[in-house]
Amino acid sequence: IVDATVPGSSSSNEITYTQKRRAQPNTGGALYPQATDTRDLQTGPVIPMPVPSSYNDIGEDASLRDHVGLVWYDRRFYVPSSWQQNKQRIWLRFSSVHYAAQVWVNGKLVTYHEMGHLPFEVEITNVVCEKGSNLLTVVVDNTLLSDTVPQGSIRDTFVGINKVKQEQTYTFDFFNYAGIHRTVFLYSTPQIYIDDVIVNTDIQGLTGFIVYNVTQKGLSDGGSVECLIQILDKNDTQVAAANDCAGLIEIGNANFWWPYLMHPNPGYLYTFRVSLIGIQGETIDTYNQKIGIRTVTWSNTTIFINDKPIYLKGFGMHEDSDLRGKGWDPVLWVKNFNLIRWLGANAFRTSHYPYAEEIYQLADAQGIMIIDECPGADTDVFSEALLTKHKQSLTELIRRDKNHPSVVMWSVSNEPRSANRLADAYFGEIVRHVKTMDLSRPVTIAISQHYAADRAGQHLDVICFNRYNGWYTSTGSLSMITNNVVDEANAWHLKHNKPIIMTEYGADTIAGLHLIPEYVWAEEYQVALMSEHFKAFDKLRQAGFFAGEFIWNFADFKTAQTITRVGGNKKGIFTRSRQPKASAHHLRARYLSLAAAD
Ligand code: GCB
Repeated sequence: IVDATVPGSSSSNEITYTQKRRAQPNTGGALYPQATDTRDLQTGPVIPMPVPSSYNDIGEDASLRDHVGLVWYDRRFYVPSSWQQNKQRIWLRFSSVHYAAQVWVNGKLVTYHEMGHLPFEVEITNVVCEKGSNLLTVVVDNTLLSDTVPQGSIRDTFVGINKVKQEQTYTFDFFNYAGIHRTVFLYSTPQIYIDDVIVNTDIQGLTGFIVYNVTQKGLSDGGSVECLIQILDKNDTQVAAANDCAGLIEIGNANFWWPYLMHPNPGYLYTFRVSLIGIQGETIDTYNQKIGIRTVTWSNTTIFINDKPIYLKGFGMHEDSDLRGKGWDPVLWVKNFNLIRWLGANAFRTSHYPYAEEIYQLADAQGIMIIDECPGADTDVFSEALLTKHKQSLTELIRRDKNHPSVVMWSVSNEPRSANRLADAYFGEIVRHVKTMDLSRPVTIAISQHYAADRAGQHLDVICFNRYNGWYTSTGSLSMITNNVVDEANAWHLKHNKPIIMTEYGADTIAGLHLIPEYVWAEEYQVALMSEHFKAFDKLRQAGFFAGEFIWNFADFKTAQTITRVGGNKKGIFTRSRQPKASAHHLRARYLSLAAAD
């Protein structure tokens, strides 16, 4: 299911892992002062480790699951000789390494990257050998500190006289899985290569417009190349073409990209094919980018896709599964998407971090809308260092996801401490930063602070709020839910005059636990709590400014160990192995009836 435009991949074989040392927290960003020689890295006990996967749940030992600090991955690889004969550039691309990675090839440090949920790449042409094998070593650090994205802290606990054990703590509610989480690609490009493609689309009547910009790298001074742009429809038939590297292409009678259940043919994608053409007319490099022609606009009450009002029906999700942790797993995600459509949902939020790119490709093709989220500022320390890294993560997120028609909104944070007086300037700056990169999508935050105290909402286009009526507040009591939800949504709209979405509500539920009258943790309670929310949502839809509902969560998921979690967070409407609780059937009935009415 990966749109594989690269000639080779190093993702599937066994690699080895060596645990040697702990990270040194608080070393001012220099987390790896000790890693200098890869010969040293091949010594010591090793265990086989699959990629992509989290390493935490592979073993039987809590020390691997709860490990804090560095791990080393090693593997040898060969470079196809044709790449070197054809003077190709050779690259490594990591789709995600959590949290920080230092990459060595044949004993040379080639790159360093932070932010576990975003990709990075590096050219390694000059460090690989032509004939023998090459040694790739990736040092992975899962340490989260006050200025990492997301934040955490390290504390020392005494496990005996003078023996100190480091423990990672964090306030977010999902397990800090670590490792090489997504696919690793070894690939080649020509010397002059396509660096980026930026596509925006517009619609007038039946006509679609594609505004694009292609950038290339590697051209020597005085050299020149031209671009050939071809637009292909679903059957690979060319429907338009152009000869400029930047411009506007018009498609008459276009097939627009529509959300699931809003159109008989949702998720229509064209191929935007760009070729770099040399002075002798030769093709130098080609790239195929899937695009959807659609618009996202918003007023003070409503979000529109292609000028039609849209009501988002979905859930918060997680990249999480048994054994693999946060490792990219095509089986899991094809199943997830089948369940999303079975439910009649049309949207989800990538709570609380960017997901694997393949997931967005599935959403593009199936017409599922995404609120694309980046972690940040779940802390009262609104430091310059955090602001810089938070902005950097948004830069990388938008650079990665800008062309996905499925992405209809940016969420720049989940539940920040937005009542803090520093939150005003902080989020003002974050939103300004996003707007310098993309004006075509609304910006939001999933807010949990009280509407009267919050200082972030003023900077947003859409207000999302999370609230656990009947669970964390008034536990076990259902009667106040409907009024509370209606009152709070009204208050947010009154304060900001913007569209309002409820991005979290729910109840932990042990699958198979049945209790009547309904009682917390039982399937009956989750269903009853949902019904009270549905009444509120129906009232709010009449009020005209309510733009969506997202239950928490799609499936049960693993968290850190606490006495409030039973083997993890159980607010899923599906179990962790994707079997429905009663709530899944209840949600399905609602989402399908809403779709029929829309
Ligand atoms: C929240 C968080 C989410 C948690 C959820 C819960 O407010 O945004 O990450 O998992 O509550 O279940 O407590």
